[in-house]
Amino acid sequence: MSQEDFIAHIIITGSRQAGISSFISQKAKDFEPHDEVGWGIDIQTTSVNLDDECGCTMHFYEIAGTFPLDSLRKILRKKNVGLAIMFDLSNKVSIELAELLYKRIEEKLNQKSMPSNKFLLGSHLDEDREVTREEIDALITIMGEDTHYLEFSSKTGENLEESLQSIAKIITSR
Ligand SMILES: Nc1nc2c(ncn2[C@@H]2O[C@H](COP(=O)(O)OP(=O)(O)OP(=O)(O)O)[C@@H](O)[C@H]2O)c(=O)[nH]1
Ligand SMILES: [Mg+2]
Repeated sequence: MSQEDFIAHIIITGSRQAGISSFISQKAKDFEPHDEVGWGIDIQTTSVNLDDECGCTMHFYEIAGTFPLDSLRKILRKKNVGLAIMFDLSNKVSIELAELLYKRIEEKLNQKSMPSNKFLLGSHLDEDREVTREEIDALITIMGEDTHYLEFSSKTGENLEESLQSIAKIITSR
């Protein structure tokens, strides 16, 4: 069995400077060029072990201010897709922006094409916390109670690998 056993596709966005690049690139082994998706989406690939025997290649599709709908629809048609929204736990404004971003995505995609695997990611766990549990719970309510909430630090590595692994396991149903 090899790292290629499972593939997960994660559409990811977040407030500016939330820490998306740091989160993905800490473990990234390769940055492979992909030409299937097209303009407007930054794609990065990393891999993670699911258990002793098999691994998962994780393709992250980062969308910024604009939502290239045609490209998004192509990703949504794939097997094993998730949507992740990231905010910075040490910055109150960050979670407000995350909420706005989520609502914009929900508005653009209709409910039916929304990925069923949703993740809310809190970065900067190593810093003083400004965002309260109530604010996080409020966003989870908006995103849906089945949203998976994970927090980590890309600086110290606390819960970082575990978070990547949880995302991969949930998406691939392992
Ligand atoms: N202390 C701390 N700093 C972090 C963490 N994650 C990211 N940073 C820092 O936060 C800043 C932004 O991180 P990036 O990974 O570039 O964030 P981004 O979301 O990709 O940012 P943009 O693409 O520029 O919007 C950088 O200075 C990182 O070093 C973290 O978990 N803890
Ligand atoms: Mg970035």
